[in-house]
Amino acid sequence: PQTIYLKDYTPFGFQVDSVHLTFHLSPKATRVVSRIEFTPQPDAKDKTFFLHGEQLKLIAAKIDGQPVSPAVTPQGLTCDAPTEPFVWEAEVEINPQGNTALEGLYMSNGMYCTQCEAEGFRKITFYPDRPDVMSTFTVRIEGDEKVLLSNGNPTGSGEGWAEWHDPWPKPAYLFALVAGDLINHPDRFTTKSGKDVELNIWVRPGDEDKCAFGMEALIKSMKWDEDVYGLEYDLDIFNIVAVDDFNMGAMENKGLNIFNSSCVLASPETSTDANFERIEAIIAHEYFHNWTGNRITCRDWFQLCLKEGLTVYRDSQFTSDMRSASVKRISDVIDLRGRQFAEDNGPLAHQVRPESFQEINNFYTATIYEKGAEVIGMLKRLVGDDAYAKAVALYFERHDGQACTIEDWLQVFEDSTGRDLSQFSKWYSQAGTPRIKVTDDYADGTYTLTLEQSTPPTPGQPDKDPRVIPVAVGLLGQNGDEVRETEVLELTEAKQSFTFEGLSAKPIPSVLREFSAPVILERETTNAERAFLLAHDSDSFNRWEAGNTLAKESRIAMVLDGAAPDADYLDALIKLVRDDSLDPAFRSLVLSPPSQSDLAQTLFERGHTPDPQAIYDAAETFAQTLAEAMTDSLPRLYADTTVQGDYSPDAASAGKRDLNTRILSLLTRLDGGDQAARQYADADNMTVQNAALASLLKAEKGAEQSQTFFDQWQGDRLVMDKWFGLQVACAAPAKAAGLAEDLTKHALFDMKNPNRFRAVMGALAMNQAGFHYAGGAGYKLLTDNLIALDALNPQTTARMCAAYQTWKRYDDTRQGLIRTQLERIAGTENLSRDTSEMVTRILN
Ligand code: B3K
Ligand code: ZN
Repeated sequence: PQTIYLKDYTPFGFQVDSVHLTFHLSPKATRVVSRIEFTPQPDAKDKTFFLHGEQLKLIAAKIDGQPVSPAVTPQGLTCDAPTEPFVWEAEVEINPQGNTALEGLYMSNGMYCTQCEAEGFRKITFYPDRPDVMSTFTVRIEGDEKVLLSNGNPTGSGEGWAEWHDPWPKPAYLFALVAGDLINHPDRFTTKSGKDVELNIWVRPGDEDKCAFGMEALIKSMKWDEDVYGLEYDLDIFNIVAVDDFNMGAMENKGLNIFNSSCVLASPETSTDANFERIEAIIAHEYFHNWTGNRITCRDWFQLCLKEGLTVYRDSQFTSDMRSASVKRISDVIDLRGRQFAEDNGPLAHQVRPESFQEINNFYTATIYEKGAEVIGMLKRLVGDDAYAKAVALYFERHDGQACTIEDWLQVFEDSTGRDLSQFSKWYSQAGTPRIKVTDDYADGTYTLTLEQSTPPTPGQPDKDPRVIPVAVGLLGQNGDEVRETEVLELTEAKQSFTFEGLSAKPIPSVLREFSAPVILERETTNAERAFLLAHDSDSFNRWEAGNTLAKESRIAMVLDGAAPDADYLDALIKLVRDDSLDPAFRSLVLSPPSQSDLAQTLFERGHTPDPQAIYDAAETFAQTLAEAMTDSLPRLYADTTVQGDYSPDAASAGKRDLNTRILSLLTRLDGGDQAARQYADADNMTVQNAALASLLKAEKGAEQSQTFFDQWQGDRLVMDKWFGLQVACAAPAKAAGLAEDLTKHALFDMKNPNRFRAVMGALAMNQAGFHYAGGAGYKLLTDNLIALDALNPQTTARMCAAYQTWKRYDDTRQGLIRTQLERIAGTENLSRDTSEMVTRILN
């Protein structure tokens, strides 16, 4: 496969002045007629008239009304083109029904829908399918479906047809079309300048009672973007459509967002608190793209983080404002460490702005999204909130309607603050997670903090330069009071010291408050000091972090030395969990165990070979010891955290339920599942039903409930995904692979549906001790399924290959077993470009 390089960027030699598309819908033979106005660019370096096109049957092509015969390859066509403005017309035939890759125009449960980002539009018609080619689109859809949708504003409709016009120039990846017998949940929004906007969530009949929450989230997002960023919606209508078969979460097509149904449909009976929170965040994310992504887009796909990092940053600000900022920060860091650190410290490590790729779909990663958002957060921390607001305003003023680069983004910050950001830009060009070694010293009233940064090599980047790292630091006195408020230290050298004068005694430092940079802190300190911070730090992130570090160190000692759970930590933890002056959501986070994958990575970095089974056993022993130590208080805590009354997905209730769920799982270790069985029987919402079932399954007591759950919910696709996933997630290590295999033979398992495939295979890969269980049955099962799916859906297959990205952590036997599987995938005939690139990178 061909490698594409950032350094080879050249603009397209033609401007697109307008695009007219007519769709004659038919499941197996849709005709797409295009009429596109082109203007040759006189000073273009490359004057070749090349249009992308894949899997298209060309019926006819004309230039200025005259038939032409272009040279067609599997990638597209080339044709002689006039030197004056001209009109290109083409008719092609495509097969939506046969499109199992779910990219381009495809069918899902009888409805037509599209997914064009990144390079799917070329499967719809011949076109310069690149984000820097922007144009207005006029679309006519002819079909028997009741609802025919595209981007922009509706301009006419009648029996069997509808027309849409999008006045905002856009790249083809934002094109969308939907046709089906759908029902809408309507509402309206008046923008701050008084524009009345029609809002709709379109769903299949039967799902209309699951739209209200998504609609509320949309309206909150529209209002928030006006209030916080001053950004207003710019069309007469905003449509969201729920689709069952979708490769990712959702897509920000202009005026017509298309969502994986799991990321928009919600009801108390069928969705958990976590689902509600995620839906709110994703609706916001896609909506926010209207400005950060659509009005200002990317020049080329290497700039993907320009829209994704910024939009994730914006949606996390939104969630912080709607819910609890400190809980959101802690959850984001847990997620970052779980997904991005794993990526950044393994064979798939890449820059926030990559410089080469084979398949761009493989770069919709935690590094582009979540680390990309962290980079924005650091920038804001360095320049300050007001300067951030000014720079972003300048970005919209200067670049509205353009396709931009990271340089454009950094330039507005340089111009509006006068700051030199050349060193900061290394966050975009250097992969890998920086380590910061912290040492300190106190003498004569002066406290000195010395920070030393280094970044381990990553593929293709053996040496790294020091970066600018904002390290937020506060100092505490021996009595727990804060003696220095948070200050952001700017670490720019490889090694640098910072002094604090006028201190009467040696303070206790609280370093990297709010997780002010995506780095790994290395500091030799005592458990006593961690326990002190857990009890006293005024920064809630670092308070949680102190507990998390204690938990990790205790687990590591258990794994390496067979130690018992650390008694001081247990005491501190119990005290905190019982402290009802603290937010239940925070207590729940403190109680949540460090992830087994995170522990494996830490052990590996300290020179040990992690044993997934030993890590699992330590977690079990710890939880059992904790439950026994809390025997007297668990029933009361359970009762106190049980949420009474009608279900509401608000943050406070959700936090309480989350804590309640953790208490229940401890209680189940003592009562054999009695309370969980009662909770299951009484459940009137999915959060508590799901939690009870999980506790029972973990205790191997849930067979009966699993059956009743199935009987109750077999008609609901999204709840059935939970049923499939939960069983594998909760399975004991020795049973996980076998159970997952049985589930792939279940009548309702369908690998063509990405949600269902991920429910089973994703859960297996996440069940660390089960996936890595001795013998390698988990590896074999995952690989069999990946190979089978690759022929149907390369994108989802390639993404799931990341389950193997941590393979070099493990012992020789496991590495050998995994290598065999990776080589099996690599040796598969007609392997997709997507999967081939992933497997090659993982193997190297
Ligand atoms: N921009 C889309 C992701 C497209 C993924 C293409 N493989 C969703 C989002 O980030 O909002
Ligand atoms: Zn996005």
